[in-house]
Amino acid sequence: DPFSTDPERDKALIVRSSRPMNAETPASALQAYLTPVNTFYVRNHLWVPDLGNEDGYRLTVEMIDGEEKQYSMKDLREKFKQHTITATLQCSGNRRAHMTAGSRQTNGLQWDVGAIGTAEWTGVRLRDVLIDAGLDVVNLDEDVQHAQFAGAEAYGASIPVDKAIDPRGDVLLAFEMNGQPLPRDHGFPLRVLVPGHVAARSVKWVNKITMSGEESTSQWQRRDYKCFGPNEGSNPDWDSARAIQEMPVQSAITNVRQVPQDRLNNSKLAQVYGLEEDAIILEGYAFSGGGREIVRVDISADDGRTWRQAQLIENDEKGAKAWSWKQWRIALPRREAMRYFCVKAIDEAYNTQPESFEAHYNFRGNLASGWHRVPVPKST
Ligand code: MTE
Ligand code: MO
Repeated sequence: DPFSTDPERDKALIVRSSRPMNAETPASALQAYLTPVNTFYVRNHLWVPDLGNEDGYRLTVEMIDGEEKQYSMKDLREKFKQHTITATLQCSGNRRAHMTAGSRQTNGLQWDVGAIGTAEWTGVRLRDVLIDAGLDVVNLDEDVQHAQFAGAEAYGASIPVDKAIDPRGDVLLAFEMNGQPLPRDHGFPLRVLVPGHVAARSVKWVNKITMSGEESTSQWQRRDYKCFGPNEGSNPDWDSARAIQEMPVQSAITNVRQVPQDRLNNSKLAQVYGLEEDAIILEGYAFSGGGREIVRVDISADDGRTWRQAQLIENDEKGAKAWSWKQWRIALPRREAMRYFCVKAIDEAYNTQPESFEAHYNFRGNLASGWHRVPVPKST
C-alpha cells in the first residue's frame, strides 16, 4: 500500500479525497496573506513518496544532447544564490464546484474556494541551475523549447523554456515554504515553483529536469490540464487544445460578516466607508496569472446591477512581478443587499472574469472563474 507512509494532516483541512490526499484550505485560513503551511491545500495525484532525509536526494538535469549533471541538496544550497519569492499556487480545478452548480456536471474534484494558497518560497533559480548544467541561455539552441520536470512518484509536467530561463520569471527549485523546510505533502525535499502558472506545473519531489523540443508526455501535460470548449464532449481531440500555463483572473468571497449598527464602533472598516447603519463586511482574494497585478476588485450587492469598489490590502510581496494574490475587503449598508453578493476582479491588462459559467464551461471543469456569488445572509 503506497499510501501507508503518507504524512499526518491537519484536521482543519477539508478533505475531498483521501487516497490520494486532496484537501482544501478552510475559509478561515484563507484570510491570512500567507497561508499557514499546515492548512495549505494539498493536491496529490498519487501517494507521497517516502524519501527519508534529504542527504540521499539527487536531482538530475539533462540537456538536449543527453548530457547529464547531478546535484545533491547540499550542492543546490551551497553552489547557488538563494532567493525568496511570494507566490500564489492555484489548482486549475479551484472553484470547479461553482462551474458544476452554475452550468452542468464536470469531471474532477469538486473544489470550493480553497484550492489556492500563498506562501513565501525559498530556493535557487532554475535558470541558474540550467546555466550551470550547460544551457547556453544567451544563444539558446532553437531545438530547446520546454523544460520537463519529473516527480519521484511518477507525476510529470513541463513549462516553455522562455519561462524557465527568464531572470524575471522567478521559477525556483524550492526547499522552503514560509521559512520552514518543505513539508512532505508539498514536495520535500525539493519542488519546482512556477509563479503565475497553473500549480500543476510546480512539480513536487522533482528529481529529473529534461530540456527538450517537446512538452512532457505525461497525461497531466497532454490531457488533464487543458481547457476544451462548451461544445466539445468528454472525448475531445486531446492534442487540439493547448496545455494550461498562465492563469486567468480569479476572485472569491471568503468571509461574510454582519455588523449591526449598535456594534459599528468596533468596526474600523465601517468607519472607513462612513457607515452609520447595519452593515455587512465582505472579505476575499483576487489573483491573476503571469505576474499581472490585480488592480481592482468590484462588489455588487444587487446581483450585478450596481457595483462598489473594495479596498485592496497591500502586502510586502517578494519577487520580480505580482506573483501573489491580493486580499480585499469592503463594508456595505445592509439595506443594499438583495439576494446575492458578487465579486469580480480586474488585472493590470484589464482582463476580467466572465459573469456566469456557461460560456467557459468545459467538461473537466478547469479554470472556473465566473463571478463568485454568495447568498446574502438572513438578518440577525
Ligand atoms: N507534483 C507531483 N509530483 N505530484 C502531484 O500530484 N500535483 C500538482 C502539483 N505538483 C502534483 C505535483 C497539482 S495538480 C497541484 S494543484 C499542485 O502540485 C498542488 O501543490 P500543493 O499540494 O503543494 O498545494
Ligand atoms: Mo491542480
